[in-house]
Amino acid sequence: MASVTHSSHWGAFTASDSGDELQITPFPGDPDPSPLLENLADTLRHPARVTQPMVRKGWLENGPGPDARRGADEYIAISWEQALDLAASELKRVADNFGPQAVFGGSYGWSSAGRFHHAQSQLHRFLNTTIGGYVRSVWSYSSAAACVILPHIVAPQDEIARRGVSWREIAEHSDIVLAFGGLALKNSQVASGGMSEHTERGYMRQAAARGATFISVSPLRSDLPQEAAGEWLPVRPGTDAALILALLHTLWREGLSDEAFLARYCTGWPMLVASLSGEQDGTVRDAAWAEAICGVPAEKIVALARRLHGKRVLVTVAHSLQRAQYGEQPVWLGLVLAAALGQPGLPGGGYAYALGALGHYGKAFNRVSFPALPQGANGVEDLIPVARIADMLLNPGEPFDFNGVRRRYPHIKLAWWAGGNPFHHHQDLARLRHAFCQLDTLIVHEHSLTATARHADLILPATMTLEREDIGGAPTDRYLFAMHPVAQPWGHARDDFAIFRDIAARLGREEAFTEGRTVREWLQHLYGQMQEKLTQEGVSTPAFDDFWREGILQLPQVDDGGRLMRRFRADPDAHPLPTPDGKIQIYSATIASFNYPDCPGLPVWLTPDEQPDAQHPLWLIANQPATRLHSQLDYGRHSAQHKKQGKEVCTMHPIDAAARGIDEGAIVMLHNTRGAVLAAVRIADDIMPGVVQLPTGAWYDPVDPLAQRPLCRHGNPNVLTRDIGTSSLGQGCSGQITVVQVSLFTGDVGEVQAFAPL
Ligand code: PGD
Repeated sequence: MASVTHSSHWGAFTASDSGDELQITPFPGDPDPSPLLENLADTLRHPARVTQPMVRKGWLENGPGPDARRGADEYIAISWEQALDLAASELKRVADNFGPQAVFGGSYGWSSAGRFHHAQSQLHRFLNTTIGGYVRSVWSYSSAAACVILPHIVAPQDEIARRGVSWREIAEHSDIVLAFGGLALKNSQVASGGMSEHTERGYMRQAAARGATFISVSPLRSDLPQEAAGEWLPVRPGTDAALILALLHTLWREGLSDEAFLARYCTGWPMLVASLSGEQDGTVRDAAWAEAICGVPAEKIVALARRLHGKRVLVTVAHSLQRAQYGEQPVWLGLVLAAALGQPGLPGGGYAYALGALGHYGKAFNRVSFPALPQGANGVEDLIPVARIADMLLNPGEPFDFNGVRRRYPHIKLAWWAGGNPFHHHQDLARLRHAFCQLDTLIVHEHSLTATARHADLILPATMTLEREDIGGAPTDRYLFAMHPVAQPWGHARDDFAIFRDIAARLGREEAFTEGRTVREWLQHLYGQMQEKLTQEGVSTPAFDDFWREGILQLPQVDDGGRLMRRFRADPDAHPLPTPDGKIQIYSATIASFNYPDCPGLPVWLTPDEQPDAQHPLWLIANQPATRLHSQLDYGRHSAQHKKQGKEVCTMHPIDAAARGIDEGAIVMLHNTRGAVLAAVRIADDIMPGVVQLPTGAWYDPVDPLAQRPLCRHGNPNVLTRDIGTSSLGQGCSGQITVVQVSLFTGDVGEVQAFAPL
């Protein structure tokens, strides 16, 4: 088969299918291609692929309804005709009897890079055009807490993260990049929609060569790449807010805070000073106070504050910091620190929330973005913050607080998932399973037998991106790619679009869903919309057929870096921020008016309710993996090669390992009240003592799926993480950290079964 262009969230490439494996060549314009491309090589015909529609035996025999066997039942292979009929009639039953507000279509997940076959958008469009809507989820597992708080205190996240300070400015202007949570390349190597040029490593190298200093504040040394030639400031997990308060205290106490900036551009600094100084409640938030919380020696905190003064400083806060209880606080305090240093709006200075957390951030923008698939109108008002899915299913009708509004959880009968893996992304998986057992029906489209598919009542086999045509592109990627099919669909897999089209037909809504277009016609239509906008901007583009043949199109860009802040700094009266008084909110009257004890009107240090204790003395960091995107293609070569004895690898400090008689490579059990997880151990001093790290993404493989406290023999840390919202404000995912004990494991629980066919 000839080599064709294609794209993924982790890079563009050309590929040909030799029958045994894919030959993949990274896009030649990529200066630093991602090794994740290797994961694609031998996945097309892997036994973990879903090859035909399946129905859960208990659901088929007993009909829809709550069922505690989900996750442990048998499956029966059925024809597409039967599967489509079952899906259509069940959707009709629920919609007719309970309305679209009984259908959960949130379907969170990253799916694949092509913009037309974006599975979640296809599902939304399908539900809107067939039954008039669905209960949706808002924000993301990545950054829900930040998405909610940033508009209150400065501007929408997009302005501060995507259109904030650019990597080019850092390379040219920053003296110090103070990175809370670091700037790990494993995170910035991916961007939803695609990322053809990986430039972060080069920019860090360039900045370091010019003399810029990167300081990574994190429990893990690996959060900063070697190219940055930076410094590591170890901090206890989840305590950055205390550290930043102490930095602010030192700046204020020593007269190093930029009072002119704070007075002109900010609201509430005197109130924060009252809190820092102890005037407010008798607690002085100084370096000694913070040392006891965050573990950074007081003299180091003071020295760091002094060192920041007078420099061009960029403060960054990684997504991971806000994926924890009270995660809104470090997001807020990072901004306050940048303001106290007088930096916002200066080239290479200020605050770049989430820089390095995704390949989108710190980049130039395309003048025109490739359009999304239109999703139609959703007639249902009910929504949940995305990470409250289990709460919703377990507490129908109950009230919950979210961003100043008290809402009620809807009564959901049917959940439909396409392009996501909640048994990867959600916390406390035993609780999640219990929640899914309350449903009448769970329908899942997947190309692979993930744990989510293994809990479904109907599994509908979807094509992989490699098996269909699409267009890949992101607003921050100057190249648009024609994604040609590399192989025929495996087994009986069908595109999500085709599946929805055929179900819509059974409901008499095919035309409404497809608008009479085939896939190719949709691609031409969307391309035409982009072309039209570019023509209005005076830019001519090739005809669709030429683009399709060429496989790649370079788009014109604008350098948006720091636009909003720069204008604001230049003239805050003419260019106020989109906050109530147009200034940076060090105190937010709006947030204060919500009266949330877990997110008051001033940024604070709040002690998380979960702390290490005698039973669970270690912090666990459950962060993003380096060897795959989330859980995608976990059976792929790169991911598999980095496991040991078929298990995910967890990192431990030599002191903690020695105290437990654990040697390098041993199989250990990480456990807490929610469950247990096996992993192979790597012992290294690039992690703080008292902390273990186990990345997310190894497919959930419970030895007994029905256990109240499951044991995952593969290494999915979300068995252990806690399913609570960050606060009443953001209600974000708080899965980044939890507490565990680690013990040597010598039992026999058999081989990992996560990738076995059903
Ligand atoms: P993915 O593994 O990307 O994870 O959670 P998310 O659900 O996005 O899942 C996408 C799924 O879509 C895969 O199973 C893939 O096979 C499937 N898929 C791909 N293409 C297609 C397609 O065309 N059609 C269909 N039907 N399916 C397709 C990620 C989420 O996890 C995120 S974004 C974050 S930031 C969170 N991170 C953490 C964390 O740091 N720590 C913890 N503890 N938990 C987290 N969870 C969150």
